Amino acid sequence: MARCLTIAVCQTGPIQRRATRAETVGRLVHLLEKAAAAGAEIAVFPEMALTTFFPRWRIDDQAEIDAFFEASMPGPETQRLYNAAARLKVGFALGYCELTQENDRTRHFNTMDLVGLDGAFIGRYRKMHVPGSSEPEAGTTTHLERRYFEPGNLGFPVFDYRGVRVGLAICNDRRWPETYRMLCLNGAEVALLGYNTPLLLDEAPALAHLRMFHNHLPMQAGAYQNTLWIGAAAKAGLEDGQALIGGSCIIAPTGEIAAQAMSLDDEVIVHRADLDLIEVCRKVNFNFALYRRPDQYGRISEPV
Ligand code: CDV
Repeated sequence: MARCLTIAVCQTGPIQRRATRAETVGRLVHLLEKAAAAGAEIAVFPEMALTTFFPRWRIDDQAEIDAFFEASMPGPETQRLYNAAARLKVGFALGYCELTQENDRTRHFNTMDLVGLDGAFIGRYRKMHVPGSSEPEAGTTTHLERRYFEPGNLGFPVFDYRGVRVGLAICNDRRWPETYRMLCLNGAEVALLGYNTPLLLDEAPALAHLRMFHNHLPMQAGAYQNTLWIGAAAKAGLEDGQALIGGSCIIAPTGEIAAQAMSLDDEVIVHRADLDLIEVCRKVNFNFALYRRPDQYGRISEPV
């Protein structure tokens, strides 16, 4: 019998700043219920799925900034989602802003947690590639993630999810080949990721027509070259005046898009991922043990 995992990608429409956590968590629970009704065994929500994408603004007041963060997970307002996972027997990956005390100091990370089908915490990933700047820069779209977040310090961990090896990634990570290669080398079969990607960038108007192509291109290549299933969830639509792309998708280890969202709103897409396809793709092209030569990659060739 084929080894399968039915993956749901829970895209959200915009989450406006005025939305309360209770309203937003209610939307996520509704999406998880839809995913469960469609037979999903695991679901992925976007990056920063509990709040608006606030790094589009320069904010100075630390209390105002920290209001976008979760000091405990689950907390009083998010517990409902964890209860829903246990009730529906569908685990999830959830992107959120993490406020924590580590090494005697307060730290802020752009984080994604993996939660099991019993509603219990499985593992955590902290965004490695934190894009943008810490101050607004003339001529560029304001994107101040580096003002608010430290780069992740947990590597690219891979977790056991009911016998399937699952890794996590967040938004800009998906553009970097290292993300997929590290997840693959760590044994991942499935990568779940969430993103918030503005439709327009002031610094690159000439690339505007390529936004969706450049969304899917690295994920399809990453899936193919690393024999992964990928579930990628966008926060989409017009959020606090900024248009975010959609294009949430499920990608096979062949590089093919198996399912894709059609809206810029709350939407669930589901695909039954055949995990045996990973081995087929490895045999055809990517037998790492046989063909990879990491010991030679660092060599500088002699001129001939
Ligand atoms: N949230 C993100 O990481 N966004 C980045 C860009 C647009 C800064 C992305 O790669 O989509």
